[in-house]
Amino acid sequence: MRTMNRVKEETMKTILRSRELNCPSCVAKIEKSLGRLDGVERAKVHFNSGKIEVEHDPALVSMEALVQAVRDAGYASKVSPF
Ligand SMILES: [Cu+2]
Repeated sequence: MRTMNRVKEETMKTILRSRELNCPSCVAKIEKSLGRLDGVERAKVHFNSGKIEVEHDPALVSMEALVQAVRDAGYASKVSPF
């Protein structure tokens, strides 16, 4: 349930990196797993670089939860500063 005093969505961008993407279907699996999380606005996976960009509300979904969602899809990843 939404709280009444929450006036604005606070979205941040987190970058994860994975070295375990072997084919383009990995991209779809990870984007789907992240997209299912409440609080994720957008998830974009770059196959060539293994870069995973996620726009999310940190109050609803933490960086650790993002890493966990990628792991649930079958891939190890780490939060990256760029
Ligand atoms: Cu694949």
